[in-house]
Amino acid sequence: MSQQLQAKYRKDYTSPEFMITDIDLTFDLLDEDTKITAISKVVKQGTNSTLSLDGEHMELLSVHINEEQWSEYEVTPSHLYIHGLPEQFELQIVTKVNPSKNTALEGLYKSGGAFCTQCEAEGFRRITYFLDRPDVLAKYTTTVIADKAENPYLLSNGNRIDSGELEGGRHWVKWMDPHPKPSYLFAVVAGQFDVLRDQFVTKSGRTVDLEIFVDQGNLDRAPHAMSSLINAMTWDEERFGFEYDLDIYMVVAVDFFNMGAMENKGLNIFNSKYVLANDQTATDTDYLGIEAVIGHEYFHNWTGNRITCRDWFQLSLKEGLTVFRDQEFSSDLGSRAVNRINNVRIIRGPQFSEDASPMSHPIRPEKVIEMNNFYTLTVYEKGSEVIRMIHTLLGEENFQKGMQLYVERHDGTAATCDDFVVAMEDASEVDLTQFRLWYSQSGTPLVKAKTEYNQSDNTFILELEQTTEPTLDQPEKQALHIPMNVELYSKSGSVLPLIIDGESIDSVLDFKQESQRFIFENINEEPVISLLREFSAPVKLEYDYSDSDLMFLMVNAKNEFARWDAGQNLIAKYLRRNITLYQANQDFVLPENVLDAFKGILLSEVLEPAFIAEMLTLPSQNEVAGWFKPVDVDAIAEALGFMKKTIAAELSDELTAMYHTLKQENYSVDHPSIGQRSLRNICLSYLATTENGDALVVSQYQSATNMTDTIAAMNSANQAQLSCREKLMSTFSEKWTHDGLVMDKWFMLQGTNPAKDVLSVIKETMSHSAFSLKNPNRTRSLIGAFFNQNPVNFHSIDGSGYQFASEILVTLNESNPQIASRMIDPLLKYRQFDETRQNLIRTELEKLSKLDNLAKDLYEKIAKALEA
Ligand code: B3K
Ligand code: ZN
Repeated sequence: MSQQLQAKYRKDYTSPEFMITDIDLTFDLLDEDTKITAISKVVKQGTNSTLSLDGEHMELLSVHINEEQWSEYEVTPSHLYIHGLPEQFELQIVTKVNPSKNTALEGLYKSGGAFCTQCEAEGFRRITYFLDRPDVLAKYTTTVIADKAENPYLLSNGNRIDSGELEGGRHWVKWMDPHPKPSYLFAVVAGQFDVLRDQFVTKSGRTVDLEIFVDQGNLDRAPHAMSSLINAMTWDEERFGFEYDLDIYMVVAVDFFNMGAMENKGLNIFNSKYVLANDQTATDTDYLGIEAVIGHEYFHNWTGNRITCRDWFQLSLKEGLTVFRDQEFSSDLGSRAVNRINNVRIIRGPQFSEDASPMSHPIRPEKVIEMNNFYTLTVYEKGSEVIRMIHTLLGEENFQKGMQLYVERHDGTAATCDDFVVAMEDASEVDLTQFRLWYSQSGTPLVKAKTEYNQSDNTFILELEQTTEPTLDQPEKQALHIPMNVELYSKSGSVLPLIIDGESIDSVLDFKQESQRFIFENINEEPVISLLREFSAPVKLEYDYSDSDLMFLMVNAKNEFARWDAGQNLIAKYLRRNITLYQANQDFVLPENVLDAFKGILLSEVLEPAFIAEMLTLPSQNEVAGWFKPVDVDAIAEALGFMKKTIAAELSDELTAMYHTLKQENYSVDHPSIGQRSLRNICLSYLATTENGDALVVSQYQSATNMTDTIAAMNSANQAQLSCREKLMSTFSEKWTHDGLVMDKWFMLQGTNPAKDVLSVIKETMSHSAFSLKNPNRTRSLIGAFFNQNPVNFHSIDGSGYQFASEILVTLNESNPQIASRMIDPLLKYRQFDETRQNLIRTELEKLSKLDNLAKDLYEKIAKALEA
């Protein structure tokens, strides 16, 4: 490694030595040299008379204290130290930045023609020198000045309080945000947009203006985001009692954005992918994604903005909680079971994989070099599971009491994860002492279950054992408090009451020791057990289910999630068996009765189509990879392919009939219609592997009236490698070349193409006129798809995939370190593979580690991977 970078530790937190209570900012916007004047009120808190401010990637023009030019300061590449300061003073700092050259998309940059900012986690320090930490809350007043013709809209946080014209075609607008906030929630936008306007009347009767800003010509793609926003505002009042607190709420869609969206106070900035949708350009998945992300950013207003984080180690305080809230929002509006299934897929697939990687960390990390590296599935999704477990342990009523108490105590402040847990405990009187370990322990617990039925005394014994494998960051592990939701069924399918020590108990068991026995009484026949219902804890479960028990649960379990989970378990059993058979050069197997179980689901007249679609979806290649060490990518792909083709061949009549029955006359975005399309398109993906596949796919492509059906046809053609693939791809790209967001779908199909020669095609595709490595969405859809969703080719034993990855990372390390750092993840997990692949990947990581200008984002991850 060419550098050693300073890590920060959670245990080292100290409160700030100075406070900045107010800041008045003026942005004089120009493409190449924007001048920023910041006038702050600063109050000394401790005894230190040197103020050390964060700042990087900018030019310092001047420093004044109480209006006097100040010369007692030093500037380094990361700080400004100002010496000899009084107790209280006004600080004026003038800086200069170059938004056009800012390809890192952090701080102030240009996205297409518009100026915009991204300050979380530590981007404000690229705008001015500041105490850029979340526990410094200040009131912001912001004046934005720019050319009026090019930038008719000048936006910032809070309410618009004044405006005016200047010479030379420039104009200005002044904004004031009455709510003190940390610098990461600051935002400025200037540009030319079309605006969709609406209003929302809050429960106490205040009218809020809602404005969605999109690139000119895109107004017809904004209504879904607007209705999602209104739904989110309504839902947050109804379920949590939270009301919006400014007169205006703005959302701006930009094309160049490192992540999904940003919850800046009153002025959300969004990746256009999560705003723009109409039936011709967006799929059902896109529509649902917009609803979830619009909701998520809105919900941050209370969980994140009104109550923020004391330090970045507490990130899950706002993110885990807000993900929990957005998941509940989507579940209350749509199908709870389908939402739960999709969230659990993320945990069992990529989150478990992250937990098993060198980047393994607790939801509240202990040590960080680059904070942007910790916006992870662990902090977000596992963080949300931790909140969900609290919800399970307390129940909705006590959980809501806990939320109210949390807000009462901490509104307007920067809080910690522990503050949240204490509020939950105090409001409910549930003891969460041991539960707190979920915040500090990394890795995925493995729960092994055994059962035994004793006819002699009518007892059923459940024995649970938990272990957590050591992780790179933490060799020692302790027993966690695991809420284990179980149900017992009689042979006739009725739910048996749970009685322990003569007392009735509810279905959630408190599993707290390394091993624990639960003896259920009055069980008069051997029952079937449903374990970890609703995925009541983010753990791996091992229990030796028989095929017949799983088939029983697929039909009889009282809750849909448990039925789906039984189906997944059954599929998993045969996947594992077939992978072993493949490795031993033997024939694959899939018994008739297993196929019949899935046929029964497909033909069910009571289940919702959306749910049937989930039941028929095989686990992803990546999820299956997580079950093995070493991972055999080829064997997994072959076994999955066999399962798909066998189900398709054996159920082809039923799949065909269902496919035709579900044809819709009109497209509408409501949950039942989305469910029908999803089942129909699952049927198509199976049928694509049969004799009629090509004809069926071509006919769907030609008759599709919406993007969901178009992409489903192309996806089936791609996965089944149908001969129509090339023709469909070229027709599509001719039609959509001008539209980057739509082309992302096409790039993704190129990236995931299972064809053997795909790498050369991907390299060619990089010179497609719609592609640019400078745009994160394009990069993720073509290159990211290849790295993450094309395992057989990416992990090709000739090492070509890894070499390509390394070339791309060298470029991205320079232009956009955050994106580089996202893209490197699959390489970090090299120890899961055979020795040849391990060595090939290691070689590339070592090469990267020697880069002269290695950004700290990549440095932190590579160092961990090589140390592992
Ligand atoms: N809080 C932002 C994410 C910021 C990521 C910084 N690298 C969006 C969100 O989680 O809502
Ligand atoms: Zn968030």
